[in-house]
Amino acid sequence: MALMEASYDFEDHFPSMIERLGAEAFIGELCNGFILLMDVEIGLITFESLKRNSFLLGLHDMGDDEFVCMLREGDLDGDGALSQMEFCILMFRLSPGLMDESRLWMMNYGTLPILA
Ligand SMILES: [Ca+2]
Repeated sequence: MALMEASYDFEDHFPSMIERLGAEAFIGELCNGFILLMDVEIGLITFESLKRNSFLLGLHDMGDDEFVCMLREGDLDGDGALSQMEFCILMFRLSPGLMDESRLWMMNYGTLPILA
């Protein structure tokens, strides 16, 4: 499954990032990642913004099909773009080892922080 292959680097990254940053700071980093990848005009991640900005996050090895796959997997409301919440949920889903922890955070914090 292409998405799981594409997510391999994320799986390696996240647990060590959480250890280093702590859970709350890690969620902040995810939000920063969203801001880096989004189209600033509309505040959403689109295929074009993902392609344009992905090198900022060291994702320059990703191909068009992987971007399409990521958008399709993460787009929960079907508008063809990723909102901040959709992006954070996708990042957690791409890192299976984090799912249990993220469920605990959801219980502790109720929800992920939203951009003001
Ligand atoms: Ca969406």
